[in-house]
Amino acid sequence: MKKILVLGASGQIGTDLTLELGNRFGDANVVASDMKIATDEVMDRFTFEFIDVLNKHKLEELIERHGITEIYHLAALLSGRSEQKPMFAWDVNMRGLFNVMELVRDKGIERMFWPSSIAVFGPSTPKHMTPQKTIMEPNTVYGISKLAGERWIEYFNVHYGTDIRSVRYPGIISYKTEAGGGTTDYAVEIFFEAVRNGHYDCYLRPDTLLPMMYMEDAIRLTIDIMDRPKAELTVNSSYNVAAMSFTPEQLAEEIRKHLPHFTIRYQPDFRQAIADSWPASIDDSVARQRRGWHHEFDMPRMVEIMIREVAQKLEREKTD
Ligand code: VAH
Repeated sequence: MKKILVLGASGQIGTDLTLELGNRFGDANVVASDMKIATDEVMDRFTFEFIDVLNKHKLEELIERHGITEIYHLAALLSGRSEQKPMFAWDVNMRGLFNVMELVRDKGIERMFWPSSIAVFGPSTPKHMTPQKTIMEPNTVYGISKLAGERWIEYFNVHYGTDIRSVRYPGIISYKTEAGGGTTDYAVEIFFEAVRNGHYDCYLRPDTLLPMMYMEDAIRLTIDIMDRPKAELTVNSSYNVAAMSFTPEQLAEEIRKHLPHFTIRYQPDFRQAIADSWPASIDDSVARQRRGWHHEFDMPRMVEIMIREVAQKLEREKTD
């Protein structure tokens, strides 16, 4: 019987992933965990365990107590926060990953998912339609940890026979949680600010073109890659995946189709250098060929959903 552990279930991807895993496999077969409390919906529906992925002993006890067979390891510091706390980020992102991978190997966990990111690419990487295999010289703490992580999951898969699967997420856009310290999170914050205040101060330049994906696409492809027979997987590290690319200026124009009076001001900060080191668009033909991956949400559809759902969420919070 499948028993899934989600590490980082209170985060942006973790929240939506936990809910969808419960929808597909039954809430009783999913254990949510994080260092901080999750959304009401996650807390109401799932067994929740407070866990620090740096505490390997407690993690092992949790895995044994629940009879875990699969792990989605999403607990990490994102790019913006990692630049502000480099060694803490390296410790959490790497020692946390080692703790989980060693338990997957030693406890015979059937399979594990770990998110890489377009952050594995750097300023010397071809910027447009970045291929699956190419120059990878990330110059951010987060990107270095993701590149090192990719090399290590491939090492564990080859040398220890673990089944660790991964995709290189672009910026992910969703409404169930507010932004979590990433560089692409302007594309989440902007909706909450547009609905709340009709204005957003953007920390990136208007022409910063970045790869993005709506959360429903990201969750579907994540569960799909975990469901596939191992023999179908042709990449032992992490797959390029993509959906759309846009700039803050293009996003603001699309938002104005729904909120005509929305205004935006551009005040680039330290995250501009992070964004400038990343690709503008991603070639995900390897994922599309082998695993039938396709995205379903483009920018106009995403914007329409985000404005509607953020407005409803903020309205509910007013009355709570
Ligand atoms: C970040 N949202 O901005 C994450 C993501 C591609 C970026 O990994 O750090």
